[in-house]
Amino acid sequence: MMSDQEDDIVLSELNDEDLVAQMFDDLYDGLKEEIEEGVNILLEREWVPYRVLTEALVGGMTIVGNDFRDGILFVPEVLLAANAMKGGMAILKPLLIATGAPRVGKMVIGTVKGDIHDIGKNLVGMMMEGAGFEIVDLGINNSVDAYLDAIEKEKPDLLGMSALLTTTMPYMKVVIDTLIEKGMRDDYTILVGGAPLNEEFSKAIGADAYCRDAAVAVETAKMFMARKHNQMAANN
Ligand code: B1M
Repeated sequence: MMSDQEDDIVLSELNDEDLVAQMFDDLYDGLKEEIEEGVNILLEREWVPYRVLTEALVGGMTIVGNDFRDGILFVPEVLLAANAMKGGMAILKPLLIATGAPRVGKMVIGTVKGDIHDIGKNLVGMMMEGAGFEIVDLGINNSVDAYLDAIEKEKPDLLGMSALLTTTMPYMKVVIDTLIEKGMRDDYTILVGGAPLNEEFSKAIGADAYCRDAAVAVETAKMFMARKHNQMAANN
């Protein structure tokens, strides 16, 4: 994708459509500084942070994902793309949070054991923070014990788990079964997400809901919080 003309392109001189197309190329090529510059230009042009995130960054990552799947891109290139995406996300994070509402609940979130994918989880965390949730991010590769320690310490309303591999998604059930064994399952709303999951899987493992994307995660979390508040009000 890298062309000889790359050095000649001045991002700020491109119209929005061409700039986003160029950002797709830059993300593909793992050019973090260019992605950061592109994000800043779109923000200067009064794009709202959420639109920059979904249209320019997530849109570009979808192309990377497809070529990774098809064996055109390999792990080192995808890591560079992920790094460039994180550069753009770091600029957007405070803006998404600043537009948020007052605190509405607390969520512990982490990627499950054996899985090091964290872009989607980070995005969910950012969007949830933007919507007024307090987020405790456990990072990647979390064992049952890591989840248990965190929820006992943090006392969240919600537990979020992310998995991007068909080989790691069953671990979510291990976590939920352990919570059931310990009589703690009903103390938390459990939301799960990640590309290979679906509604059916979420039901089968005993989660409260499957979240297709970060926006759905926010809406679902809000819905469960409203339900919890209504229940508490009814009990008082
Ligand atoms: Co990996 N990888 N990867 N990878 N990788 C996938 C997942 C894969 C689908 C690519 C493919 O073949 N098409 C494939 C999995 C196939 C399968 O399991 N059936 C795959 C593979 C095979 C692997 C390795 C095994 C490759 C290898 O080593 N041979 C390896 C595994 C390492 C491990 O985890 N043990 C591996 C490694 C990597 C990198 C390190 C190179 C890099 C990760 C970098 C990082 O995350 N820091 C990477 C990447 C980037 C991807 C793809 C290309 C992109 C994932 C991503 O970030 N998407 C991915 C292909 C794809 O998904 N199309 C792929 C963008 C992100 C915004 O979307 O994560 O889906 P997503 O998150 C969404 C929703 O799913 C949802 O909301 C998010 C935002 O809207 N969501 C939640 C996610 N988590 C949630 C939690 C919630 C709620 C919603 O809780 C409440």
